[in-house]
Amino acid sequence: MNAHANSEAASFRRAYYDRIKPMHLTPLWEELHNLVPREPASPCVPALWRYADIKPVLLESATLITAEEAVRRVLVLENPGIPGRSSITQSLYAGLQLIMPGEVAPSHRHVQSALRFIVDGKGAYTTVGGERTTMYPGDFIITPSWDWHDHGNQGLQGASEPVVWLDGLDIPLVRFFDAGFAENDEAQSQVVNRPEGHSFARFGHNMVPVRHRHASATSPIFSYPYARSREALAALQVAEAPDPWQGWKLRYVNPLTGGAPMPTMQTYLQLLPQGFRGQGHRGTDGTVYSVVEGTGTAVVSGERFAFAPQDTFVVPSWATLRLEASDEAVLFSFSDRPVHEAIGIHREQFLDN
Ligand code: 1HN
Repeated sequence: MNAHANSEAASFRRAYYDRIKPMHLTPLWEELHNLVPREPASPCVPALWRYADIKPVLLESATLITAEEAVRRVLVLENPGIPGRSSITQSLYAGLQLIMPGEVAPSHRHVQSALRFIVDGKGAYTTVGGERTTMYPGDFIITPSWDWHDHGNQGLQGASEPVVWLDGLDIPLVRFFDAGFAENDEAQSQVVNRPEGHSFARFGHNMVPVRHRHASATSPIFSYPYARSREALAALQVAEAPDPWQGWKLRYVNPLTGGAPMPTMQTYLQLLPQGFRGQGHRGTDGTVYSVVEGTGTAVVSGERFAFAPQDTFVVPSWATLRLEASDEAVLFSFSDRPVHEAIGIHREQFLDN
């Protein structure tokens, strides 16, 4: 076909598209390659948020609004590739939440599942389903779908400090399904009707009460203390060689199933030895990392992100990640992998270099 015939065909097509548009019809052949890409082509980009940059503005937010007024005083970590959507990946939400001494964040519940990873300060608590847990840096805490939850900061033995944690929620996923429900509690703070440590005593020691009947999709442990997880990594470090891609990496489990602690989010803790130069790997599950200890570099699709303790970074779906550690480093991470696995689409690759 010559150029004239080509442009004539294109204008006939355009006229046709315009004519069928009011009928709410669109031609698949114009979109097919975008709808079914050869491989994932996420609009999300890799990004790193330095805690040293964020802490001052997060603390400043406390001069503008109370936790009670805000309901949850959070700065949302928005993926620069998809601004305006309160999302760090297409399916996940992340934010840094601040609670000042003496403040409360009122009780509510929603179908979105939430995780907290404590980044800074100690002595705040969260109450989930009538049980309270005190937060310490590095603790991984769960709020199951539709459980009442409120937070507060009473301090420890008279000492109190601002407390900051990373929130991870499946908000974009629930929004995608248009399946969100939420309600506020009658009281600011729930009545605490069980002693602290009750659920950990029942489920946190590789033992389960004999007559427990498993009903929930979420782990019955709602706080996985850092001291315990870190101890496990330290023991692995002296007992076995690190994985060339990920160092010593453990996934948190629901003790009743061996599966992910939440139906939509899997969480991990990994230790990288000093001087580690990891090989590249990639997965379809976009992943959010929180740095607990040490410094190093995350090389994401060739772009270098220097990290330090308390920083957060995101690795989009199918982007290659290489981890380097200057000194011994510990990273917490979470992704939507359980959803990929549930629908049989998860893929990952471990590269030779
Ligand atoms: C929420 O309930 C919390 O409970 C944190 O701390 C962040 C973001 C959107 C919707 C609900 C919390 C949230 C949230």
